[in-house]
Amino acid sequence: MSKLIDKFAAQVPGLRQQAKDIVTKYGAEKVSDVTVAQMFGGMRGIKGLICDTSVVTPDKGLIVRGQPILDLADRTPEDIFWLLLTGELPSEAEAHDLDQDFARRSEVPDYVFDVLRALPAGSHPMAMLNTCILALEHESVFRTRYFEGMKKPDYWEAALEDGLNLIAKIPTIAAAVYRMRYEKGDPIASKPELGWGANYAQMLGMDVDQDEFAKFINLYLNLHADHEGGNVSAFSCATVASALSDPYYSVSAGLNGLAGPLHGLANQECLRFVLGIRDRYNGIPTDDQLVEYAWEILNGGQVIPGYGHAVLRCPDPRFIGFHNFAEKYLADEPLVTIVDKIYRLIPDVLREHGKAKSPFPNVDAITGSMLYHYGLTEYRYYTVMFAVSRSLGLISQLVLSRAMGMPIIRPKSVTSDWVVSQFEQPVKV
Ligand code: CMX
Repeated sequence: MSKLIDKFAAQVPGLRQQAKDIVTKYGAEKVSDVTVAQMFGGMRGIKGLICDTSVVTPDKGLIVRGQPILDLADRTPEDIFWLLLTGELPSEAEAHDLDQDFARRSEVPDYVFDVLRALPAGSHPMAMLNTCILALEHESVFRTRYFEGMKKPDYWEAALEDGLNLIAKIPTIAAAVYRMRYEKGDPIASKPELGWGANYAQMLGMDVDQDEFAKFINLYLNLHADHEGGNVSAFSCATVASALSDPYYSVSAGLNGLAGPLHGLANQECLRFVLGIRDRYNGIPTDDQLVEYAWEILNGGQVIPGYGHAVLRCPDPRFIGFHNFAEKYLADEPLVTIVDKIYRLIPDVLREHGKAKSPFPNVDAITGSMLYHYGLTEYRYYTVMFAVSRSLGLISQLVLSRAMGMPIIRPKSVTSDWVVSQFEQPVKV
């Protein structure tokens, strides 16, 4: 058994008891009212979910287990996974043990590569990744044990087993997707001894300074890992997992949601936006040109990609984390200069436009330009990198839910006519 499994196993009785105690003590208390506008507005702001891995506050952004994400920027993604699951950062020995555990689990069965080869050329990289995750479902310990009669208190253990296997394998699959989809040559052999993030970086095979690129990929994987429980990918994953579909099905469901342009796919749109500006103005635009361009987009009924957020009302600290990295390593990159200018000028344009509740950048406003700098110019691939990272959050959330004994998610829906009938007097005849 790995140290992480031991550590989490010791926490499980407490987690279960805490959930029970909260319901016993406060079960009848009210935490949220629901308006009709919220029902027709994507349930924004309704408090109806429990997620202990992280919270996103409007004024501070992402806080992982009580720690602001920027305080964790120099950690490895493995540390973040440990923190998400257990609420504590690992000791050096624990982190080393987790790395070794991931290394032991990292080999990807050949049939997954056969599946990749069988997909049509031109498939979207997210469809390729997700198809492989579903193919890997063949390995599910959770499904096998469930049908052998596994008891509810043991669900978490099988879910974590699948989760660790999936996390260990996903960088190799994601790197193979990149190399096969964009004809970069054969997949590069895994070197798990480098660590989870640095190994992914080397398997992508970019012709760049590997140390710096590995630092960047670690930061990328670390900052995208989790964003509380109500975003499309987390909520979809949690819902599917609550039906006791195994972690492969559940993570795949979450990642299918991540593939939407208003969620994870936004990062590819952001890069297209920045490149569009560069191409139109043959380089870095003047302030006036940039403002004029933004108004053209808005007046054409489109959104400014990378700006606005359903929860945040401040610059996304993850954007700031990448911005800090770019200042240190990418100061001469023209795309980053354009990103900077957008950051300086666009919030005022959005304020004047008056629609977006947040005029500030979210994480996607900068990442594409940085990847482009490192030669990763195939922007349709970007969401796959997001997915590799987000697997950490999705899996921690679903394992915690099984450990706490959470039931199937099943909110009540009503019809539009029912809503009207609640507020309109019947016509008297
Ligand atoms: N540019 C222009 N208009 C914007 C805008 C932007 N960046 N952000 C929001 N708006 C508009 C919305 O489209 C909406 O208009 P309608 O009323 O005509 O539909 C109005 O402002 C109010 O929207 P909101 O309440 O501020 O934002 P939502 O919670 O509905 O949506 C988000 C949030 C992120 C989908 C939205 O801000 C957006 O589309 N941004 C651009 C895409 C993007 O960057 N997505 C990445 C999000 C990060 C992630 O989840 O991964």
